[in-house]
Amino acid sequence: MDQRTLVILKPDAVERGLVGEILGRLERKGLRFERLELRQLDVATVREHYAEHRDKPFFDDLVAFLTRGPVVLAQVAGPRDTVATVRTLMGATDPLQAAPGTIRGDLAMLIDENLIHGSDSPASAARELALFFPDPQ
Ligand code: D4T
Repeated sequence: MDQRTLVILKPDAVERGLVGEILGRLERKGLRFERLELRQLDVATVREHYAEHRDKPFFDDLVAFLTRGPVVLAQVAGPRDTVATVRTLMGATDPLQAAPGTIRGDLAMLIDENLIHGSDSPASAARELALFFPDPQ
């Protein structure tokens, strides 16, 4: 059965003109975009999205970064372990630790500007998809 996940191309991806490159990698893997939207996020939504990090020292900077310009939101679907497949394509959170061949490993240098978010579990995917795409299709 298909599995769904939420992908966010962060403002650095849009600013650097890497939207096509990153979406192309997901698409060439065989994943499908069921929803795809350029959107300016508001502070409240980003704070809710990253609520697990609210006590971390980088939280305020993270919220400022995610709201400094438009992002690309995608509901991505594919067979079985799509959540994990996207995480594998993304690479490690710190781009300097991310393997070559991954999105972060090939295209980023900074942990606080690491281009892409992907849900980290099926439960997170369900929560995040409901947060960013509350309206039924
Ligand atoms: P996201 O959630 O953006 O897909 O990233 P990860 O799942 O790979 O990593 P995370 O939840 O641990 O971190 C969320 C977000 O915070 C930024 N960050 C993280 C940061 O700016 N400084 C830091 O020290 C850490 C650990 C990067 C991703």
